[in-house]
Amino acid sequence: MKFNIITPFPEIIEGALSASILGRAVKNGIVEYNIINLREYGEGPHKKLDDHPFSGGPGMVMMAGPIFEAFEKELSDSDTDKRVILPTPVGVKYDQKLAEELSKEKELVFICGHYKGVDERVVDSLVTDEISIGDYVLTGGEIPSLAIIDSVVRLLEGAISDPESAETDSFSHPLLDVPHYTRPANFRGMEVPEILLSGDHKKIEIWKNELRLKRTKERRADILTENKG
Ligand code: 6GU
Repeated sequence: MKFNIITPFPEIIEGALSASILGRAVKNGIVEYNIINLREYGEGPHKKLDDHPFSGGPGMVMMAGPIFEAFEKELSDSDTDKRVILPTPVGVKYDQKLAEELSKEKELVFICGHYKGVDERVVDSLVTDEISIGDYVLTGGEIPSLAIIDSVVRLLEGAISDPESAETDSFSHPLLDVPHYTRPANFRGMEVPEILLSGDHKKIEIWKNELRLKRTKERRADILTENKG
């Protein structure tokens, strides 16, 4: 799967996509990352990317010109039906279902906005999906793009060494995950729950299920009611 990321801050993206599972996925031939430096398409000697909004008021808006040019020069037009994602707080809310849907695509494009946002003509002509990663405000689209890419890559065949582990994670499962422990059984006087040392797998399964339900009720009652519907 190929990920194209158009950004004025490629250094934020490069580091995050080169380490751990996201980096290994490149070496294993599962994914390819094409990081496009939007700054190269800026206007004039200062490579300007933004300007004042026609509406007046504070903040700057990213101009359509540099984004259109980067798009046209850097992305092959052979496959015109690829999804183009603009991370934005006014988008539809991202969730695991959308991650699964995106993981079936061959290629995705991310446009990382900054300041007040991007000129709406970019949205009208280039963007297929405006996506928000939650109800809070970030300074730019890089971190949301990385969150989306991370959640998609880990769903790809061969990206995670233990696919069963991915299946039991919170949100693939309808309930929240249980706490995990490893050696030693006693760490600075803090004990692992006794049942986990019992070797009784049936009892452990029951314990896990009860805890999943308890945690979900306490922390995320909203997903319990959602799953009933
Ligand atoms: Cl996708 N972008 C920004 N700037 N802030 C956000 C967001 C996206 N999702 C939640 N907050």
